[in-house]
Amino acid sequence: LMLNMRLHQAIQQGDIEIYYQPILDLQSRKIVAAEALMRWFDPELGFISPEDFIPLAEKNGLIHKLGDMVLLEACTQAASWQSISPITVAVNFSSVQFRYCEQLQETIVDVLLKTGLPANQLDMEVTESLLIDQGHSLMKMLAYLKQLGVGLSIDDFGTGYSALSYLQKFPFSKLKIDRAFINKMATSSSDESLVSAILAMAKSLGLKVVAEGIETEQQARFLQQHNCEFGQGYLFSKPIPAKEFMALLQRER
Ligand code: G
Ligand code: G
Ligand code: NA
Repeated sequence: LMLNMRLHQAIQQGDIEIYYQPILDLQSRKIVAAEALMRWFDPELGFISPEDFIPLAEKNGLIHKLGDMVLLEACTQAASWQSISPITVAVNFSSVQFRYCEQLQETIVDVLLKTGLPANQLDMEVTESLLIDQGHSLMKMLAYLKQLGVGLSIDDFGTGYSALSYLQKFPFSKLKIDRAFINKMATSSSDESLVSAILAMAKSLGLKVVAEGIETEQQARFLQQHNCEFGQGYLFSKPIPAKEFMALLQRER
C-alpha cells in the first residue's frame, strides 16, 4: 500500500527516469538501437526495480500513465539522436496497455507526430502474455502500426509456453532471445543448441534477432558465428541515462 502511494507521488514529481541500453550490430559493433527502461530512485527507499513496481502499476492502472510517459520521453530523445545516427528506440509495453487498443494507437500516432520520430525508428517490445485472449481490435491495431512502419518485437523469447504458431499469426519483425539462454550457453551445450535452433527458425520466418544479456566476448562471438544480427548486454553497456547514451553515440562517429 505504501509503495502504491509512493508510486503516485513519484510520477507526479518526475522521480521515474528513463535509462537506455544500447543494442549493437554484432558484426560492426556499432549501436543501432536503444532499449528504454524505467528507473525509479526513491529518496528514502532507494532503487525500486521495475520488476516490483510495474506489476503494481498494472494492478492499479498507473501503467497507462507510466507507459505514455516512457513512450513520449523515449521518442523525444530518439528524435534528437537522429542527427547523430539513425537510432531505433525500443519501448516496452505491458499487455495491460493494450486493453484500450484504440486509445493506445492514437497515443502512439500522436507521439510520433509530436516528436517527429520516423515510425520505422520505433520498436514496440511485447511479451507472450499479450497474445493470450487477443481480440480483433488488437490485430487491427498491430496491422495499422505495421503499415506505418512501427516495429513489433517479441520479448523474453523462449521463457513462455505458447504454441509457436503465434509467431506467424502476429506481425512481428524481431525476436529477442531471453538472457537466461544466453547466460547458460557457456556451460550448457543444450542451451547452445537451443539458441542456434531459435536463430534458424527466426531466419526462416524472416524475423530479425536480438540476443539479450550478452556478458562475455565468447557469447558475442558464438552468436555472431550463428548469424545473430543484434545483441545487447553488460559486455557492451548497462542501461545508462540519456545524456551518457548520447555521448556514446557521439564517440562512435
Ligand atoms: O531494466 P530491468 O532489467 O531492471 O527491467 C526489469 C523488467 O522491467 C524487464 O522485464 C523490463 O522489460 C521491465 N521494464 C522496464 N522498463 C519498462 C517499461 O517502460 N515498461 C514496461 N512495461 N516494462 C518495463
Ligand atoms: O525483459 P527485458 O528484456 O525488458 O529486461 C531487460 C533487463 O535486462 C533490464 O533490466 C536490464 O537491466 C537487464 N540486462 C540487460 N543486459 C543485461 C546483462 O548483460 N546481464 C544481466 N544480468 N541483465 C541484463
Ligand atoms: Na524488453
